[in-house]
Amino acid sequence: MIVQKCERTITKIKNILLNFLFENLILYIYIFHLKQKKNKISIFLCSDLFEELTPPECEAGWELHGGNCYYFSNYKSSWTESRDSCRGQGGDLVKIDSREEQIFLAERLKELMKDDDDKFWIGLTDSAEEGRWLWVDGSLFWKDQEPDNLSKDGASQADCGRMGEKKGVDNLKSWFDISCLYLQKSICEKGAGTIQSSSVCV
Ligand SMILES: [Ca+2]
Ligand SMILES: [Ca+2]
Repeated sequence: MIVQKCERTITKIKNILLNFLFENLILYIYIFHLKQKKNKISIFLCSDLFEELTPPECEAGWELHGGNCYYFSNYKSSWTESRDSCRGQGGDLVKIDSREEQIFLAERLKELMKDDDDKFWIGLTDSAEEGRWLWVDGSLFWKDQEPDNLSKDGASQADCGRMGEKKGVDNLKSWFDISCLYLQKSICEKGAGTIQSSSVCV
């Protein structure tokens, strides 16, 4: 009789333990799923947050415009030296890709130029092949007016593009070709960077 009682008690305890383990297993699975969901939500929120926190920005001395950074150098040097300087800073002489970019630059130059001869080098040259004007990235530019190869240096000498009309009223006609050896100020351009955040977002 006592033995039977003991067996029943042991069976009861076994059942209680099994139930306990089963409930814990369910709980464990539930927690595992919750953690996975939390990770997914964190990644989503963080990527969203990073997009909010990382607007394009430029280094000190560079101006941000349209996703690019521009450096208006006051140092006067030849076209080649100016280009080397831009490249040394991770950019290149400016390439004007749009009417909007042209107007932005022309307006800034009006403010920066001391007089009408105080122009700035841009990344345009026909030094590789006379009359074939190329941007510094190798893309072709040609327009009937400027650069016209009719500067005082003569066509074969007027191989580099400079920009700026201190008093000009037409921002779209402010490129001029001249000998690359002239000492001019220059405009560098490079893509804007983003803020490097050190915050942990997991
Ligand atoms: Ca550009
Ligand atoms: Ca030329």
